[in-house]
Amino acid sequence: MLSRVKLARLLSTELFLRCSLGQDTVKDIFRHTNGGLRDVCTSTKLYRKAEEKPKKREMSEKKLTRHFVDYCRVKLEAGSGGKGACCFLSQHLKEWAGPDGGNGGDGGSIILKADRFVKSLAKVPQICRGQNGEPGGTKNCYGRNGHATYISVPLGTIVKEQGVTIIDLSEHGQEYVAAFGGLGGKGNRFFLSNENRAPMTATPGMPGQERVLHLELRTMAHAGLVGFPNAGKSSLLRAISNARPAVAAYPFTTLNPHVGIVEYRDYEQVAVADIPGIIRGAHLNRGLGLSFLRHIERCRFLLFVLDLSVPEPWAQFQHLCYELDQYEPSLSQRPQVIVANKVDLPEAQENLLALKSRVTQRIIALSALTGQNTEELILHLRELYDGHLQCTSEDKPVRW
Ligand SMILES: Nc1nc2c(ncn2[C@@H]2O[C@H](COP(=O)(O)OP(=O)(O)OP(=O)(O)O)[C@@H](O)[C@H]2O)c(=O)[nH]1
Ligand SMILES: [Mg+2]
Repeated sequence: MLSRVKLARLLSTELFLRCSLGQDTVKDIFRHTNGGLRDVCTSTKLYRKAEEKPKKREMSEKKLTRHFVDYCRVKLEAGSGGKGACCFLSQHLKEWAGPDGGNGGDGGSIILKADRFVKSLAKVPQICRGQNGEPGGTKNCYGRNGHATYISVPLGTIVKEQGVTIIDLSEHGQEYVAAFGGLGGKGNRFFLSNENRAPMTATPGMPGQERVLHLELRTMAHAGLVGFPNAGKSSLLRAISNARPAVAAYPFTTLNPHVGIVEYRDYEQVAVADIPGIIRGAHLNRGLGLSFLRHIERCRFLLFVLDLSVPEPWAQFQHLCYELDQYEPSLSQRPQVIVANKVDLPEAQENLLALKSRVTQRIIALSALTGQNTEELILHLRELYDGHLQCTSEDKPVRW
């Protein structure tokens, strides 16, 4: 056993040697010293292990499409109650000791629970059955209740039944009892009375509730990037946040919404969602259709990303507003800013001047590729966010 003083002295010696001789040499020296110092050096080993850990590979967009499910139909069948028992007690010297059938246990309910670590509805089963209650037993033993079955859903899940919204699960840990378990049956002991000393009645358990629910995921973000395919939405999200959506020179690279977090010095976080590209006629299901617009329904402000390399970029803006109006009329009225992207290209300057003369909205010209002027967008995002917090002071900001 090492005394505390001796241990402290050895530790300080090791630290000094580490600084002057280097890690490996010191490790070798201390391997041969008495006193079990190797145990003291475990933090170095752990640090090494963490360093050698292979980097997590990014999932391709195609693979992600299989994993990302934002709509599902689920059939719920809660557990049935256990049946009550019908039996009589017979003891030594007391043959007719009375009824002793216990009650059955209650069936398990099915509960939907919002979990911020769950990102899609992919793991929600098509049919979910709750646990049944156990039947009652002799000697007045009650059956065990069925356990509640939890289904974890991502934040922002909307629960609908026959087209009617029932609940919006938007807070971490929020629960909704989607199907109640059936009550357990009564054993014949329950029916014992002065009038009936030997009841033969025992009731079966009630069946659990059955429901068919539709779950819809609406991504929760403060700002939504809306634009034509190839406008540079994903490049922009990569430039302003740590999110890594795929970027390529062909249309419809992004097939799923991605959320990136813009962090500020005061630790405030603004979430920005990259929505798959929208084209003219999307409301008629052209391109990827408008189903992805459900993800910007919750966005408080919109960033229209326009491509300055195409002639007449303002036409893109008009088409986008029209498509948004077709989906939900109030959507295009939200606080918005136009992000004129690809300002680094030679033809961009001329198109930018023409765009400025044609639209009244604020325009932020930048290049997502070179990072030119992205600070202006980040600062403006913060202004929009602060304005939103002031308007809805009772609303708690969502934290990621
Ligand atoms: N020169 C230049 N090219 C850019 C800029 N931003 C994006 N690009 C290029 O434009 C192409 C499309 O970029 P993406 O970010 O994939 O565009 P997107 O809007 O996400 O496209 P979809 O996902 O298909 O809707 C890529 O080849 C990018 O390198 C920019 O500021 N300047
Ligand atoms: Mg994209």
